[in-house]
Amino acid sequence: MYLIGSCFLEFTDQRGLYRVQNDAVFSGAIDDSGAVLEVEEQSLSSKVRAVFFSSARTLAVPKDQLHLTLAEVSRLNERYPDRRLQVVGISHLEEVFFDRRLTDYRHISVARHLGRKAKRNSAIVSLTSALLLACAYLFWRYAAPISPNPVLVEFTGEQMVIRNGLGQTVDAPHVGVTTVQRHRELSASDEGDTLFDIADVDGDGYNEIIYVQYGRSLLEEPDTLVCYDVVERERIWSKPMFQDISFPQKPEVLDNRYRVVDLHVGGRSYGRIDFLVVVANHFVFFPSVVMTLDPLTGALLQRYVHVGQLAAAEFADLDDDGDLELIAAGTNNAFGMAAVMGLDPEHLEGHSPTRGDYDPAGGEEGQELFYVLIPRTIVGNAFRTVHGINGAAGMVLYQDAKRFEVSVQDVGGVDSEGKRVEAQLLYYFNFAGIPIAVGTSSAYDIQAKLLFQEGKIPTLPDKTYFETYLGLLRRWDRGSWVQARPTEPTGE
Ligand SMILES: [Ca+2]
Ligand SMILES: [Ca+2]
Repeated sequence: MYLIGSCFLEFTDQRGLYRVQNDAVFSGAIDDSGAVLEVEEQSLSSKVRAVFFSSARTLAVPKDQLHLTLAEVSRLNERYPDRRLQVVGISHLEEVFFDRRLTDYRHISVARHLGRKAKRNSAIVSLTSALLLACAYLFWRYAAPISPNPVLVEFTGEQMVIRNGLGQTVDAPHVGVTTVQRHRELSASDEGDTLFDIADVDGDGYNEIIYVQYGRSLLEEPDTLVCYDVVERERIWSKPMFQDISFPQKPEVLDNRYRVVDLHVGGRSYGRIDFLVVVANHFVFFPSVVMTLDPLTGALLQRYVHVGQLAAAEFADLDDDGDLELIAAGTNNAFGMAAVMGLDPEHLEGHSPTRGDYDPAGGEEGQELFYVLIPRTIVGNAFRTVHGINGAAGMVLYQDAKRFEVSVQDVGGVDSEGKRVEAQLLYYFNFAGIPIAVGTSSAYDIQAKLLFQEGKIPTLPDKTYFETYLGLLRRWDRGSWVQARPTEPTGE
């Protein structure tokens, strides 16, 4: 039998009205007695992932699979600690009605109740298990009315399958096999990135889907951003990722196709939607952009040009005023170093710190909240001949602790014997952009040890080394580079 039916979307018992919460998602099967049965582990796991990266707040799963689900969620939480997904285990349909995370209940006055009863005769059920069953059966049999509000998106075959909170398909527009494959690759990757967002951009109470549509080949068609309206079943707008940016000293940067690496629907404060932030890298060369688009039309609002590719971006309220800022991380090619920056989405004009041939044409300096360059350590420097420059690879945000963590590839490339060598460091910053600590990965420790044994580095990078090293990080301060970490201890 199919999972819990949508006749629970809204129905009445003797005195009240139950409605399934808009942000609750259900997974499970039911048997004839209303017991909730386990689902296949594989399908549960992909469902958990899909829900985790959706806007849903609560996920209901069969009680017997609660532990499995919690384990999956906590694994995802290691990378995305700020994502809070409540998981509820249910063993019987009835529990759905008593759990306010899953359904809400409103008392109906007698007069109103009678009115409703007359109007909604077919939807009235009591809470006896017999009628519950009838309800589930009716749904299963006749696929009762479907809530069109999209909460989940899955890419499969040639379609983008859009589902409501009950997992029912509300629409499945054709997006083509390339787009499906690319989205599936991204969500299966370690970063677990999803290049779509689900939000009600026009305020009509129903979510739109903003996603990247990929052409058969990047050479033929650029990535295109699409805003899709599920109720109207049509694209509200679409925007090919061309960016007209030129570098007079770098005439080879001719082609203006860009690849989206991140997108977020956001606003000045939580729960408000004022803009769509898009981070995109040039499809071959170094430039990248962080831009805001009008979510209603796709029109460009503001654009920040960065002279090096960006790998990650997150919204965070850096100064605790309730408005959201943006943190981005990547590489600055002009300086040949990893870079981390804080940006105000309302002041994205201009370009990043740059020098020499990397000056973009006609741009002004950007207005970063902070901009920090991260040099390589002695380990990375020992590999300099085989690998160009270090670069940030990912970011984890800790809003409550007012910290963020940037992973940087200190070594990443092929050594003189053709072997792949990678070693990451983790940099911890506070929300003022001040570097607080560095942590090493085990791959880094191994490389350090090898280099030390071979006499290629004079010392093993230890606590004392990293204390001194942190003093080498530089921060852009209105026209000059200063030490990113104040010399006086800040009490951190
Ligand atoms: Ca809408
Ligand atoms: Ca703020």
